[in-house]
Amino acid sequence: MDRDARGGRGRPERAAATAMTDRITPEVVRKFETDGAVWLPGLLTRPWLDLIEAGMRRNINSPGPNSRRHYPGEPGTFYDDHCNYAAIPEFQRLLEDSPLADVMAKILQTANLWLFFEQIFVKEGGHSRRTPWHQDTPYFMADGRQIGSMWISLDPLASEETLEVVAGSHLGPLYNGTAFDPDDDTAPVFDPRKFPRLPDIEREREKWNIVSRASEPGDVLVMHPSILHGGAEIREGHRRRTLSIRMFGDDVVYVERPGAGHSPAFPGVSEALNPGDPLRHPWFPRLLPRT
Ligand SMILES: O=C(O)CCC(=O)C(=O)O
Repeated sequence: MDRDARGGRGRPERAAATAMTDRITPEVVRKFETDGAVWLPGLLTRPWLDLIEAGMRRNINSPGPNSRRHYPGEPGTFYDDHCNYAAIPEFQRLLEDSPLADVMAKILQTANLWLFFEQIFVKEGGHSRRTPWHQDTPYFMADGRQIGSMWISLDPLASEETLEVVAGSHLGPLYNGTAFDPDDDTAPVFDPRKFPRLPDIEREREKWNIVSRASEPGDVLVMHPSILHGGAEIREGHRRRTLSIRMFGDDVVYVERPGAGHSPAFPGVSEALNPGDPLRHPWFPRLLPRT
């Protein structure tokens, strides 16, 4: 691996993982379990944010096979790429040396931790529409209690521009995925006989326990993938560059999603594992314990 890209000279000091994990009090763990989401203000310092920015730049300059632009007809870009960890040394260094893995393991209350996958989202260059309300679990081959995503924005965001969640919805029903249909956010992407259609949360916002927080670079939102979440629109002249890191612990198993398939597909995993098997495969590097 390229030493300079991994840090080399001038690499930021590895933050004291203990100091960071001390912030994960029993109350934070309880909040994650009951609400499905918890905000950790100022968790990441500038050197880690610079590393993420360098990794995102590398990723955008060398797109992976999953890269795509949603809603191509819209003025602003809504760009998404994922599962490029093996090609992005900055992301590897982030998870090996920053306290993010320790923090996630403490929130999930797991001794072992694996990377599921990383994903970047970029909204910029003009008005960019909302990311539709959805849950991630119906797309995933992973299921369990000890799984979470860290959502990290490189840009300061007002509460009207950030990611919103419906607190507690990770304990409710699993809905169909969204087809990203520009005319109907709730249009199902999977077999409609297998999952109920997504509710139209945007039309009835007052009926849902929506939580959104203004955020500064360094803040980290940790959420369970079954939580209903949606990304606010980005206005002309603004931008939102985010990295989502999805990790899992001991209780997570491989699942099939009848009528849905899997996204990401992770070629080879379905052939290697049976439903209910612990999710272990070379696609998912072990983050903790560190070797
Ligand atoms: O940032 C966004 O707009 C979407 C993020 C998201 O859906 C996720 O991280 O699961």
